[in-house]
Amino acid sequence: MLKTFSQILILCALLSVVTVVVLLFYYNSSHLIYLPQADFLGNATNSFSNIIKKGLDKLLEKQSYVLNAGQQAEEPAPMDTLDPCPDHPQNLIGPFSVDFSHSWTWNEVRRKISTPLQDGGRHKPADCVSKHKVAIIIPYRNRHEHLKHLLFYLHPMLVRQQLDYGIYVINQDGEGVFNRAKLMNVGFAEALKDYDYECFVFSDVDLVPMDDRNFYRCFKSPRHLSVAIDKFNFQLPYNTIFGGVSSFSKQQFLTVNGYSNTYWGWGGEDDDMYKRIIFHGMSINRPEHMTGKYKMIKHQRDKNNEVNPKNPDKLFHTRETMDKDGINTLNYTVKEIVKDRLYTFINVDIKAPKNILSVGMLKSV
Ligand SMILES: *[C@@H]1O[C@H](CO)[C@@H](O)[C@H](O)[C@H]1NC(C)=O
Ligand SMILES: *[C@@H]1O[C@H](CO)[C@@H](O)[C@H](O)[C@H]1NC(C)=O
Ligand SMILES: [Mn+2]
Repeated sequence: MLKTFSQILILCALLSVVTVVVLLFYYNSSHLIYLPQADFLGNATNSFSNIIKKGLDKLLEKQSYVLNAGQQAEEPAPMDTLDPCPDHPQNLIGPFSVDFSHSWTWNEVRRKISTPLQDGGRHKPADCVSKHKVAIIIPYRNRHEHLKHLLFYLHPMLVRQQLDYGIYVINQDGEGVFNRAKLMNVGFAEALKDYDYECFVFSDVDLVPMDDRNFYRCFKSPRHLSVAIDKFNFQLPYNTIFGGVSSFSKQQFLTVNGYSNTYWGWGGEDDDMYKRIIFHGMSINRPEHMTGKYKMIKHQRDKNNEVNPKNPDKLFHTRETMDKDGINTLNYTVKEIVKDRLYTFINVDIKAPKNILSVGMLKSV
């Protein structure tokens, strides 16, 4: 009697294990077929969606997204008495050490790195004509320490890379909910008023490159530059990630209609951009893992930049919304432009909602 009972028990246990496995497999594979056409789930918190996401990553890779391509677009030689700069600058040093333990004053930073620079954080090589007119766009609010650390390493690196560049710090005015993506759109529009830029590198203020072979240039497709961040163990957290530092030619950025203006608070705007790129028939490329190393400056979450729980859902609608939410609907007011030796600081009112709860009340701003 007891024996039969335990046999039934074992049978039951076996059956439920099989059921779970079958269910898992079915759920997984049916989503794998469905997802690439449909939508990306954002950052999963449970293992089910993690499995799905990994599957999606694989499929997207299979669709031949050339990740390590890295060839640059040809440009006509400029009409000038100087020769064009070489494709591979001579002064590169490769990997360099990055250290945040010392807190420099602004004057110390200026004294150390500003010698070759022009007002507004501009520079171009003196002895050759750069093939790369690049605007570096930094969405910003209240991160003085980070900006000092970043510029301290970034300026000398960009000089060594022989770019014709300028650094634009796009400051969100006021205390409202932060909007990284909208600030980047503003940076694109404002930098173009300043100079005939052909290439745009969007960079978080807390990501400092560790190798000058990671070119802050544009390529045949949009590029994700921050591929190996110390915080993520120098690994990509997921294959479709596009946050941190990225580059777009002017035409690539216009093709995707820039970033969405509607991702208030933290998260999702970079995933939305990834989808815009794919939905417009482009792919992304990345530098080698060795050269794409970054040190991230540690920090607490900023005030009024909390994770917005509404953002992941918006990713299901990128395809419908992307052509009517972006550069073509950008609306903002410049309050002040300050040209420092190290950067052009643009303070801008982007009509931010007061807090995350009032975000929904602002439709299509
Ligand atoms: C997921 O996490 C990455 C890395 O932290 C971030 O860039 C991205 O915006 C997040 N996506 C969502 C939907 O929260
Ligand atoms: C921009 O925003 C302001 C204030 O919210 C509004 O009055 C104006 O009509 C908007 N302009 C466009 C082009 O949407
Ligand atoms: Mn950060």
